[in-house]
Amino acid sequence: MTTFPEKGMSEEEVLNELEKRLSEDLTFDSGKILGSMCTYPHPLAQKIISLYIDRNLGDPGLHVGSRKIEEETVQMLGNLLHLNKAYGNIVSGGTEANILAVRAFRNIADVENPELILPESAHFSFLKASEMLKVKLVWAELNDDYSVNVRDVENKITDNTIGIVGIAGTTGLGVVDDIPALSDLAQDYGLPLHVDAAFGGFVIPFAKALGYDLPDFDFKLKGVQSITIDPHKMGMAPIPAGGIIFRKKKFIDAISVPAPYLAGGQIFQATITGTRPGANALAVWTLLKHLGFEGYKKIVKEAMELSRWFAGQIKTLNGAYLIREPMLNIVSFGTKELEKVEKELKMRGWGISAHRGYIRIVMMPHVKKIHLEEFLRDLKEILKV
Ligand code: 0PR
Repeated sequence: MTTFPEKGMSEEEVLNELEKRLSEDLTFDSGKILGSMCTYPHPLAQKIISLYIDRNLGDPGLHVGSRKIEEETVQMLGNLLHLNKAYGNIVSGGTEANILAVRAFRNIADVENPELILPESAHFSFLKASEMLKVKLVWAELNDDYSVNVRDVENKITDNTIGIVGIAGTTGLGVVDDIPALSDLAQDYGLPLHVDAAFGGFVIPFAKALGYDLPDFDFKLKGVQSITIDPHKMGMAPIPAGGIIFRKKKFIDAISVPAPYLAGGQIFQATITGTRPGANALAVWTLLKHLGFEGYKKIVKEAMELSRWFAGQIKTLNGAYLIREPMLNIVSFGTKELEKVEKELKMRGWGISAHRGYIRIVMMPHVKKIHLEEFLRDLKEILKV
């Protein structure tokens, strides 16, 4: 049994013990983590966290400056996503952002048996939203290229539908759905469209600027009412930092509760968490200012080029095959005896996971060509046996 310590240990002792215990963890700088959507945070962001670790966005009356910075961050993200005036928050991640969007859609629709239509490729955070909010999930089929079948989405619209979800960068394959078609559909039926760009939000705008042919996915499209965009994925920000951006104030109003006794007087909270880290929002603001569009474009350029190269390498292998051509910086492949291959790769220290019938490699900024070359050598050896 682990007991509550009676007497404290010295700082040195406790740090030593912690270090020993954490030797089990894989680290990003080892180059072994190939399947994660997170990365080592930008050094400037780390500095911000240590400087402003005490800031609490749950009490904006105390931390007035931090609240203004959060608001500016939301505006900058809105601007990146082609919105003049944005409403939203920096939240704990894509899960909270998606839950907030579903909550806003449900509260505004006010139907007795709410239903949400979403692609079969949607992230499991929607399962949590469904259970907590009592919203039934209606799954739409995928096309052969793993994008959502828009005709099937249309067929599934009923009087109970509260909204539609499209994905800009699916969790497994990095597929960007046909958001323009979903947007048209949403407008035709007077329904709000939520775009889960938790991953793709910090990739697609920059990839498009680099000339990659990708569909529009943001507020340029009139049917899009909300977007999840996570700084703690390709935004290089420390965990936790997610983003939820709404087109209109009515969505934020629909999920706001009064918090009457705080230092700022009567305020409203639209987030799920109450006390929440200000430092992380400040870190996002700092990174947007420091890296700028050009800085993120450079990061995305490397990641996209590496993905194309890696996909090409997979195609040359005997016993492995691409699931589909990558759209973003995620490359997923299948192999013969997938479970055995996965086990072998893990035994060699690779941080990957095989589920849904493939292994997903995410070209995050910490993943370099030398790591992938080493990985490919191991994979070839394993496939030969
Ligand atoms: N939407 C999409 C499209 C996602 O891919 C994810 C997470 C979420 C929402 C939820 O975001 P949060 O996890 O921030 O709440 N996708 C990753 C995944 O499931 C999360 C992740 C990140 C998993 C790092 C592992 C890992 O090492 O793959």
